[in-house]
Amino acid sequence: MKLESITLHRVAMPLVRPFETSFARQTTRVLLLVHVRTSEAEGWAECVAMEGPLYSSEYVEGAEHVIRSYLAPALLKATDVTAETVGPLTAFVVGHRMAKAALEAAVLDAQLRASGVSFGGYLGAVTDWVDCGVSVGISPDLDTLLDEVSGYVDEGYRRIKLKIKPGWDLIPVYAVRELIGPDMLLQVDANTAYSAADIAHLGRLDPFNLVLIEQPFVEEDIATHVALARAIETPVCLDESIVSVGVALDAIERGATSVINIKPGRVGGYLESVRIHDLCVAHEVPVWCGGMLETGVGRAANVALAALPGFILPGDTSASSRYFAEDLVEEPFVLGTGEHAGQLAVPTGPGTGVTVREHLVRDWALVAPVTLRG
Ligand code: SMG
Ligand code: MG
Repeated sequence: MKLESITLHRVAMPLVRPFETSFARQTTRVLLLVHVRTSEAEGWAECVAMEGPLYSSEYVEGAEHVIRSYLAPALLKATDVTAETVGPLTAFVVGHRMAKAALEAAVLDAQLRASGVSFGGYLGAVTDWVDCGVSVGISPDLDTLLDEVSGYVDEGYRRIKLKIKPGWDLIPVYAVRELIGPDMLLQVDANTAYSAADIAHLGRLDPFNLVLIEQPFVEEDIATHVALARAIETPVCLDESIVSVGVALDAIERGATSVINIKPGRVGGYLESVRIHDLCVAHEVPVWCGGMLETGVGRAANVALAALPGFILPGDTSASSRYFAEDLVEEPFVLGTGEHAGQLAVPTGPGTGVTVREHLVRDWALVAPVTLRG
């Protein structure tokens, strides 16, 4: 395909409730949308970078800048652009995986719409419905936390993930375990808030029968995750550390992670996500699909990815209503009922299978859109 133009939209969407992690408290999702026009069809994608460089080094304005200055010019001058060639054509830029992933996903959406294939069909989905978990932020107090968790349990979610940090860990985990009972899946995510001195303390989570503890230490520090995995019974799962299939292999071989959270933005795209999935299946390492407070645009693609066979744990693939009163797409994600309670249906239409409500993109724009041409 020939890539004719790339339009960047920076929008802000209010969250239905604040979302607090060990590193930030968010009340609005500021995000970058990428809209491509190709010789065959149009495609949309969402860049998962946050407003500030707090989860990782990437952030919205940085992603916009690297796309405008480096990535888009390389793609717009190429004669043949497909999802498979976006990676090689942009490999000269070091890092900036979230920006690259958004471009790859937008091109993939266009390419699949042109050929009438869904994301799930292309990626290798083997199921029509995926199990959903929900990520619960740090609360001002325990009562608020328990209220929020009860609401999600009532909605049908199949797994609860609690954000933790030093000073907000054992007591909330104990309280939530008491509330939800011994059998419901429960896991925690520290977003790098701990250090090697906390290993014994984190071992005190073992009695709560957690599915996993996610990314307790800084992303570059594989060795301390190895030490923790040896010291405690709770499985250790890496998120921020896993930026490529090569890092995933190293972390698995060293025993730093026995479960992996796959986020397409963090690893540079859906193609790399499938490579990590395949590696994990070969090593019998369970995977699950992470989330970055996506709108329906990114959520649609994530739900398709979560339908691959290695995704045996519920993902952070919640319903649209977990974050947004109104989604950016005409088909908001709503949890199923009956046997599909706590699940989302994998979209079946061409590309992501969702339709962007372009008037909302205009209404919620923070700055005028920018269109880049070759
Ligand atoms: O999309 O439900 C979601 C967010 C899930 O907790 C979530 N994501 O570290 O896994 C993680 C965080 C990263 C984003 S926090 C601002
Ligand atoms: Mg995480």
